[in-house]
Amino acid sequence: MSGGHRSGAAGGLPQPGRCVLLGVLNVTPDSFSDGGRYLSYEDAVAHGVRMHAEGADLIDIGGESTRPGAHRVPVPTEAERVLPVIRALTAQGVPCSVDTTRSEVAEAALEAGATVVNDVSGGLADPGMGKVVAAAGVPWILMHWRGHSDRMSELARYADVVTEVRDELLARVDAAVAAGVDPANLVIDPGIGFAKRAEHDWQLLHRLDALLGLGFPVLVGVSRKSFLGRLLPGQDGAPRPAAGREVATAAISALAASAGAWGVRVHDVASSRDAIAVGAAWRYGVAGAPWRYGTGTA
Ligand code: PMM
Repeated sequence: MSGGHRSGAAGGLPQPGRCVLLGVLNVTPDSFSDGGRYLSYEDAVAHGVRMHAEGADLIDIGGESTRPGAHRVPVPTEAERVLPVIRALTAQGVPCSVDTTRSEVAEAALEAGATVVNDVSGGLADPGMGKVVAAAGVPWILMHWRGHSDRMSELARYADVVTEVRDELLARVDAAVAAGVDPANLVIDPGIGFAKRAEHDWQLLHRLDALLGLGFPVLVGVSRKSFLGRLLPGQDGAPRPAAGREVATAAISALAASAGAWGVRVHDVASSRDAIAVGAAWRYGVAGAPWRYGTGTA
C-alpha cells in the first residue's frame, strides 16, 4: 500500500491516557472461554456494567462465536443476541463496540448506540461493511483474517508471518479508505489465533513493532487463547485450560501496552488494568503519568 493515508491522530477513538481496555462480552452459547455464560440478557448487561466499572473503555459485544471450527449463525439470531444488550448498556452510559463481520448487524448496532465496529474479518467477509462504517463516521477495528472459522486452520500457512500479516492488513486499510472511511478512524489488529498457529502468534507479538510502525493504533487480542495454554502446560504436558490463562493474559497486556499498543481486548478487565498500570509506571518512571500509544512517543 501507499502509506499516504497514515495518521497519528485517531478520530473518534477512545484515548483515556493509558492503553485502552476492551472488555469481551460474548452473547453466544459456544465462544471458547465465556460461551453460554452471558446468553441471558440480564447476565450480559450486568457483566457489561461490571467490566465498565472495573475500567473497560468499551464493552465489545459479539453474537457469533469465532472459535476455530465454529459454524455461522443466521443474521437475525446474531442481531437478536447483541442489539438489546447494546441498547441497555449504552442507555446506562456504557460505551460499546460491536464485534461482527456483517454490515447489517453493524448498522443496526450503531443505531442501537454502539460507537465502534470491531470486524474480525477486516472488511473481507462483507463487502458492504466499508460503506456502513464510512456513512456512520465511526472507528473501525480491522483484524487480520483469512477465512471463516470452519476453515481457518488450513489457512495458517506463511513463509514470513510478520510481513504477510502486515501486507494483508495494509490491503484492508486501502480497501477501507477506498470505501470512504477516514483513516484516522482505523485500528489494526494482528488477529492472534485466527488462521495462526502458536508459533505465528508469538512471532507477531515479538515483532509488534512491524505493525506499530505503520502509524495506526494497534489492538491486541490474546485473552485466554490457546497459544497461552500451550506455553503453560500442566505436569502431564496437556495445555493449561482457559480458566488458568489469566495471569499470562495480563502479562501480555502490560507488555503490549509498554510496546505502544493502543488497546487490548480482554475477558478479565481488572487484572489487565492493573498490569497496564504497572507497565506504564515502569515505562515513565512515575505512577499515573499520561500515556500515548505508538512507538517512540515518549
Ligand atoms: N478475538 C476474538 C474475537 N474478536 N476481535 C479482535 N479485534 N481481536 C481479536 O483478537 C478477537 C476479536 C476471539 O476471542 P473470544 O472468542 O474470546 O471473543
